[in-house]
Amino acid sequence: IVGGKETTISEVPYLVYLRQNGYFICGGSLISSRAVLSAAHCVYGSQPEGFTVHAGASRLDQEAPVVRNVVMFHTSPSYSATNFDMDVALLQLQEVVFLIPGKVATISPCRNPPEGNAYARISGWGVTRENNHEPAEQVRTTMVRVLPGAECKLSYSGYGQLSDSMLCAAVRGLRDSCSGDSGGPLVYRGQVCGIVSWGFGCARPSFPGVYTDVASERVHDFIELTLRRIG
Ligand code: 4AZ
Repeated sequence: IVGGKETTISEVPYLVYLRQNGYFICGGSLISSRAVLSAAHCVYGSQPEGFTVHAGASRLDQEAPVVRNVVMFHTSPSYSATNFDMDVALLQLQEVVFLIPGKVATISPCRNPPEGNAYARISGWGVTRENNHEPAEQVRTTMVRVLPGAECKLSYSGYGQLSDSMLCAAVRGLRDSCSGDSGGPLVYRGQVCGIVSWGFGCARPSFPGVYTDVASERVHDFIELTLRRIG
């Protein structure tokens, strides 16, 4: 998170992080007791063995109160590793997560996209500047502006087409998600409306962060169908 501040998991109890073979890789959102919403690019090309989900922890260097193995990745056949279309994954957990009041909670997927110019919350352990490499030890958060669709498309008009499964958000030049925040939530009115997906650099004035639009029809249908199968 660029341009944010430290927070604690009690402010964002739906936020989890993903490790692969013990190494932090991405964020995610707990959307049911055995399903985590994240980005397809976080798990693409990997097998679930070696992946763990960590809930209830503010810091990467403290032991999380809840750790679960991942047994299955669910991604859309429409996911494109070239243009990040349908960058959404559901991670099926081996055992249920017990909710801990004030630390571990579920959040519902968004049914209607935020209106343009609304402010939404992003959070994660990603780097605090584009040129940093180490994730933040303590979870961070900030509020970003969801761009009207036309402003989003215009920002990336020279870089191929944005798909209808994407939305943009940022405070241009100041606040953005960045490397390591991928898979984490953009939250509006208590629902997860975006998944940190990609962008050109971080907090650059011309290039807002791009998020998977959870309420877009294809993404919403994929999430609902998958949740119905795995609970
Ligand atoms: C990344 O590399 C990444 N500024 C995540 C978010 C953004 C850019 C890059 C958005 O994971």
